[in-house]
Amino acid sequence: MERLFSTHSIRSSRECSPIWTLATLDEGGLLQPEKVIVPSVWESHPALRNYRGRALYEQTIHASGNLRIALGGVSFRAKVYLDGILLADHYGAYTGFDAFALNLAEGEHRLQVEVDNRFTRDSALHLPNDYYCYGGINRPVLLEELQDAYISRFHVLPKKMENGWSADAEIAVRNLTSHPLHGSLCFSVAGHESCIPMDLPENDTSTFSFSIPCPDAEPWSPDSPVLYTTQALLTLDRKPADDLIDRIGFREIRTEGRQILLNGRVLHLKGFNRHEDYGVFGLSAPVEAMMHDVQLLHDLGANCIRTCHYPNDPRFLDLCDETGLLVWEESHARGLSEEQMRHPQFMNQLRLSTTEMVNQHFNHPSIFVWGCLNECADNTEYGADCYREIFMLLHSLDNSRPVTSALLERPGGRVYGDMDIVSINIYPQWYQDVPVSESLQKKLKEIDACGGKGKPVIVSEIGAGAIYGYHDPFGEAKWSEERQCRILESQITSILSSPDVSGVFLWQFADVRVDEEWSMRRPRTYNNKGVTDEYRRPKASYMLVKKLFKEFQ
Ligand code: ADA
Repeated sequence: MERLFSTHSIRSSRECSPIWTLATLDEGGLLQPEKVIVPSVWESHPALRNYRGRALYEQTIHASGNLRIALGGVSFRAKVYLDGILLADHYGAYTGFDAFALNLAEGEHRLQVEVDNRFTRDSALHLPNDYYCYGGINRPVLLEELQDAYISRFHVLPKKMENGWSADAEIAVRNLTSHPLHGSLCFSVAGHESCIPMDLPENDTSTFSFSIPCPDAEPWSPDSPVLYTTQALLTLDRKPADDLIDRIGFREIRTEGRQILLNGRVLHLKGFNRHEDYGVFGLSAPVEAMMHDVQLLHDLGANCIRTCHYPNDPRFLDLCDETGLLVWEESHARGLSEEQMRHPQFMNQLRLSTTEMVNQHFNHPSIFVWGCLNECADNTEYGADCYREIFMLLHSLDNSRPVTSALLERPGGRVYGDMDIVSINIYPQWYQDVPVSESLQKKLKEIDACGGKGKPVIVSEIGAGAIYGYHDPFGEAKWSEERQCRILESQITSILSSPDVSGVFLWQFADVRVDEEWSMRRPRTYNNKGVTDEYRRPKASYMLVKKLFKEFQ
């Protein structure tokens, strides 16, 4: 399932068979054609635990007409072929893309996806990093047989009016034929509907706007995550031709001085950074495991998560919408120097990840802020220009949410004035032996002096490492659970009692596998700063954080 509810009642859309044949394309033939299940990462296969290379996924499908193959995520370079013809070529593991075959003859067709997770020269975002860059078709694949036109985008913006709410929709419709089409388009939400006549020029995409007053809509909030089903419905020649169903929540986010407000109420953020990484499943955890994470996060008393350092699976976002967990979602880029940002592909690949993220996840009410460019070169002129361009891009794609970026703890930041919320990653007591309050105050002073005065501030990372099951009752040994507790206690207490910050995202929820190149810095080849290990076995810090989050209501 690509979402946790039905997304069509008219469009013919079905999930591709989960069984594919996979073979590696390396010289030694590490994996001969073998049946695997999709979605998954190939590292789940015992023979491919450390495979970095190319591989081919194949299956036979039965299809006809205007076929849309919607791939939810392929890690991290994909070429999609149908009957040997290249239909799509996509870079980036964490967002969906589609491949089209128009006027296909009815019958059996060979679908192949060539996947590559090598760190080649043309890859500017996927690099050896402090998380693992997996290989494989990591999210579900859909087969859709479309009529002459289809709804290619459906964004709904809830707006607070004087008397209740309104829902403003932007709906893009693509005419797949080489002649003009005529029909109508309807938008419905919360028991209200609006329809307009529609002309579609040949081979083109047209956008239509709607605004529906919803005076009785109940607002969405973490305490009361009320969702409404909304539908865009396309009629051609008086017959239903296509539809798209989504869910929205009525809520408004804005900043006012140093505060972040959700429906006018001040947010106090207590949350975690969470990588999409789960034991043997890697990036491709089953939805049951996603739900388990959501339950653990609620049990810990967290009210928010940050999708470090890339867009997340829409099913995880559905669970956040459903259970009232606020989300900071960010496009893909972590820890890049100016030189790496000058890579000729860097801005193209970042723009793509950013645009796909916002376009695909716009309707999730749980997303309260867009992020980008974690710990890149915001301290150089060139780097700062890249930040500004991406902030502008985010605002142009969605001007209803604030934008932010988690900045590295170092002086010289040049973009505090360019984001709506200033966010900082600090690791006092872990990487630096300084008191937490000293480190925080120093950073806050710099933010004030360098353009960020009067803006909300989030501590987007703080944390300490521990290896699950390694104990030192004295609380001194590095990597012991006791020492992690000691450091987290002073960090959390100091930050949550500071009136100058809107909250904290702890680094991190669960331990994550890191790329081989990082292994000498990371015992077990894992970033061990989770309050659980990679199988979600709680460390002592789990109970400590739960207690502290409860105390700071
Ligand atoms: C950084 C970074 C994370 C992780 C963390 C750490 O701030 O954003 O991805 O690497 O530090 O564990 O040191």
